Amino acid sequence: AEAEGTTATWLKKHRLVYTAATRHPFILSIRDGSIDLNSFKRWLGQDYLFVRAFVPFVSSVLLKACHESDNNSDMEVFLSGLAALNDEIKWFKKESSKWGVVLSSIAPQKVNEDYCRFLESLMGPNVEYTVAITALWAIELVYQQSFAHCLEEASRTPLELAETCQRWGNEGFGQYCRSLQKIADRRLLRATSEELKKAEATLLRVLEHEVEFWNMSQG
Ligand code: HMH
Repeated sequence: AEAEGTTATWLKKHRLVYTAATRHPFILSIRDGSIDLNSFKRWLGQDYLFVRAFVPFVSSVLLKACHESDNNSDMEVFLSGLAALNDEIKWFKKESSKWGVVLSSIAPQKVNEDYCRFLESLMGPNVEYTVAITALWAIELVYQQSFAHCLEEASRTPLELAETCQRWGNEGFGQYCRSLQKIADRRLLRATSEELKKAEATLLRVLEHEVEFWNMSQG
């Protein structure tokens, strides 16, 4: 068996906040079918704005990979992530019109603005590739774990929300998250203790922002 990576060790160490982010009441309410559809619509509009801010962040990680990576296949992983985001933005437009959510008239809530500002703080050239890839992995993992939970056999997810859960809960997205995790672990293995500290703190900040984002969506 492979030795456990740094990321797996950190998820165990911080499992309370990790569980808070991936088993949030908002997600549990999708899974048991009790979700308030106004909460879902709020989430949809706010997440569209988040994803728009997420694109330049993923681009910044790709740029760092081109400059700093010790493995030239990293770039292809981020490029596929950007291609998926292109599809995702189209999906948000289609899905929001289905629910009567007018994207052009949505203002970001403070929690969303704070999260987007945090992403911006990770985009500068002063932020190490290792720290940035740790954040990217954690951001994607929370959605993958949360929505995959809503697709499990015992779940009672409403049919009209199944497509949303599939978007992040599908096997291909799970594979993408494992690719991100492998890159993060490879970098963390060679990181200085200073970088390790920053990456772990960044992981915690991501998990906290994700909990706040679900809280905001739930209203
Ligand atoms: C808030 N976190 C949030 N939105 C997303 N779409 C993702 C993570 C995954 O892309």
